[in-house]
Amino acid sequence: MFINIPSELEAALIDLPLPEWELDGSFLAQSTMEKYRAELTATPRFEETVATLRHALTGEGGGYAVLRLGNLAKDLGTGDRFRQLATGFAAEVAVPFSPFPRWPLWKDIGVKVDKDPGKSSGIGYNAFHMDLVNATLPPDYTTLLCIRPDPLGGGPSILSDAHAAVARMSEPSRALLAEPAYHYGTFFDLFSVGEEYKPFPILDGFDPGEGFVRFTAKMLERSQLGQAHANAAQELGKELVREQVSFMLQPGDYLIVNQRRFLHGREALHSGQETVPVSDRRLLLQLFLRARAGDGSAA
Ligand SMILES: O=C(O)CCC(=O)C(=O)O
Ligand SMILES: [Fe+2]
Repeated sequence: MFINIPSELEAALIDLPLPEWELDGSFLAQSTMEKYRAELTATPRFEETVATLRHALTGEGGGYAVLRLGNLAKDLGTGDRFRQLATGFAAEVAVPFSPFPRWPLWKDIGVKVDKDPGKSSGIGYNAFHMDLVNATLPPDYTTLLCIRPDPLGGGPSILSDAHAAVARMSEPSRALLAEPAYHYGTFFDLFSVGEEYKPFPILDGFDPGEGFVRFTAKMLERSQLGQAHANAAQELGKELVREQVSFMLQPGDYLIVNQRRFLHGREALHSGQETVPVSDRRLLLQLFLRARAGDGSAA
């Protein structure tokens, strides 16, 4: 699931003059995607690298990938040119968009020592979840571009196959997960992710093994749930952890998660974050993707 960029492709990408991107509402403009695609497809081994990426995300047993853009980050820095390249790769998977009015396309996830430690940009264990879990139309993909890992060495990413975890559970527990008995968080001022879904079933959709597994372990602590439903959700949380994979994102690594297949999270950062200057702390950039209609991972 780790995808290296062939060296001849890296060399070509360093010199590639991608234009600034434009938005059309909350989505990356079609014209930008066409310009990026025209430049990128002219580089050596780009198509084969993208085919590998797509297969890792949507092929049998797949659901996430880490595109190793570290050499490009070293050569280009992590400013506009690097972000344009990452956006170009993202647009080969699905359509980049921003559900948050305050963030145009990429959203910073830094480290805040005084935030709820279990939430985005907190310092604690960020338990298994899908992003925008309480939207009727969550992003098909969530992506995280690592600008700086935790300088103290903490915060590995965790991933787990959601459908495999569900399949290991008992039938009565699965039946509870299929009931609209779950809720989490607030919902306001969000673009292009549908309506608030409340209450929602964790097992969403009629095709077993296909729909979203609308789970966030955060609801176990932060939402009032009925006992039987809470127990079933807790069992799912344990199954996710049992078969999780874990790895440290390196500078320039681009993690892409198919939210219809895998759930994600992050182990706690190393203790002592308050001693690290804000500008040296871990920094990720987050981008969401919407599958193109009819490409198989959309429905
Ligand atoms: O910090 C991380 O590695 C994950 C963050 C995350 O999952 C989120 O903010 O939604
Ligand atoms: Fe997340």
